[in-house]
Amino acid sequence: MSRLILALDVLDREKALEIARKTAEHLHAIKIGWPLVMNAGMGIVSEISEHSRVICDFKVADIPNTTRLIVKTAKKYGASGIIVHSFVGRDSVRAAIEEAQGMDVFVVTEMSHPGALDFMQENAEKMVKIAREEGARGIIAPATRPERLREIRKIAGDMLILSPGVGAQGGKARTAIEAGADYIIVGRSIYNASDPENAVLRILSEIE
Ligand code: NUP
Repeated sequence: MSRLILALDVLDREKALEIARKTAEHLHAIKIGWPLVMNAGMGIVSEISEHSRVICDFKVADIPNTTRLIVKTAKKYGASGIIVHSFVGRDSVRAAIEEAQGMDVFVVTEMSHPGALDFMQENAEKMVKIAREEGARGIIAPATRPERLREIRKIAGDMLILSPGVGAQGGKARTAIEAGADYIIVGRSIYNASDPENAVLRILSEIE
C-alpha cells in the first residue's frame, strides 16, 4: 500500500497524462486542483481516473447548496475524493459529505504555508472537530509543522490525515509519517523532477 499522493499541478494535459501513466502504479492517488482543471478541463479528472484514484483539490469554500453542486460534479467526472474547507462552517461540510455518497471528503484544517498562522492555526482544532463529528473520511494537515501534525493526530480519531508540504515547502516525508500522517502529498518535487517516476521511488524508499 502506497502512502504517497501526487499533487499533479502541471498546466499541460499531455504532460499530466504522461506523468500519471508513469507514476500511478506507485501512488495511492493523484490529486488534481485548479491549475490543471482550468487548463485541461474537467475531462482530465475522468482521464486520470483510468490510471489512479483522483482526489479533486477544489478547496470548496461556499454555502451548502453551491458546495453540493461542486461535489456532485466532481463525482460525475469520476473523482474518488474531494477536498473542502471547513472555515465556512459545519453546514457546508455536512452538505459535502451528504452529497458525496461513496466519494471521500477531506477537510482542510491548518494549511502548510506560513500564512496559515494568520487565521487557520488558532482554529485548527475546531476544524478537526467539525470534520470528525460530520463523518469526513479525512483531513489535510501540514507536513511543514510536524509538531502540529502530532497535536492534530491526537484529536483526529480514525480519520485519515493527508499531509502536504513535503519537499518544495520544506517538510520531510518520513517526519510527517512519524508525526501521524497516513499519506503525504507531494507535487513539485515529483512533477518538476527530470525523472518523475524515479522521484516517486526515492520518496517511497524514504518512508518505507
Ligand atoms: O495546506 C495545504 N497545503 C498544500 O500545499 C493544502 C493543500 N491542499 N496543499 C496542496 O498540496 C497545494 O495546493 C499543492 O497542490 C500541494 C503541494 O504541492 P508542492 O508544494 O509539493 O508542490
